[in-house]
Amino acid sequence: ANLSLISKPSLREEELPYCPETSPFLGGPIRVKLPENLLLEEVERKNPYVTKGGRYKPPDCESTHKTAVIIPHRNREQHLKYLLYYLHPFLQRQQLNYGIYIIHQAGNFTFNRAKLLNVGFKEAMKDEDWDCLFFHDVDLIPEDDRNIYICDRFPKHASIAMDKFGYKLPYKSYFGGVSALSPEQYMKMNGFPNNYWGWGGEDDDIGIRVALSGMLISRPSVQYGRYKMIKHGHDKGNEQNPKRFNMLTKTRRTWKQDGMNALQYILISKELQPLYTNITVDIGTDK
Ligand code: UDH
Repeated sequence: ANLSLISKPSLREEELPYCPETSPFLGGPIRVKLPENLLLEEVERKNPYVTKGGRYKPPDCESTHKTAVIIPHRNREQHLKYLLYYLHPFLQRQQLNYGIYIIHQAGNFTFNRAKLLNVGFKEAMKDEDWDCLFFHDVDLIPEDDRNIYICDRFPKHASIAMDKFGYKLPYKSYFGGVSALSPEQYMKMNGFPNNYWGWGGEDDDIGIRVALSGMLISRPSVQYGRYKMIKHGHDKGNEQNPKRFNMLTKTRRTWKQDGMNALQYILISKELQPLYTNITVDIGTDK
């Protein structure tokens, strides 16, 4: 008999101990630099434990958290590369069981961030029973790994201290950039609005929906919730939405009709890339 097969004391997955409450790998502040000529292959090389579709589990303990990161995307390949370069090691240091999803809007119609996030929620939950979803702009790099990517008792606004706003909230109810909700919290507020086409307003609408559905906003400390925004100009196809101010006066009357319960889209493809799952979707256009 092949004794080596019998005597090897390999731990089966269900025998792994739980990860400690605080990961021993956290390093605190991160000095974010954007290396020139960075290749996605290099990011792959640096993250050998990431599996197809951008998934990861700590190799020697069972994580108590399952987090999906949902990134709305179109035509920002450069930003995506930098975000993946920082985010994969960041999440691994936090000992999370995680997956990264890129929700790619197909075609050239006006961009719709919030609707893409609804699609991301729906598609990610088909894969796995995630207990937390991080909705993450592609151009925001977290600057402290003690900003743990797990959910709280209330919907969390994580990017509270962005460099472009002088490392403080631009206004008290700001909910843009990076936020985190459990599936229960997400469904309680009927997800995000589907009708904000173009730039602006959808993040404020989301903040209002949190309150209207009877929840508060949770935030990390200003020390941990720091982000660097990769500088960029205006995107073609994401012009300011002139209707946003008017729409925001009506959220109270619209949130129960417009959200996850009204979400319609055509899934074009779902590809398991080495560093992320790419969902390409036709979300239509403004009527
Ligand atoms: N996004 C894309 N592609 C687009 C538009 C938006 O991927 O064409 C995504 C991306 O994840 C981005 C997020 O949607 O991070 C939010 O859009 P945004 O970055 O345009 O919003 P932000 O408020 O930028 O960060 C405002 C325009 C800044 C121009 C300033 C010129 N100095």
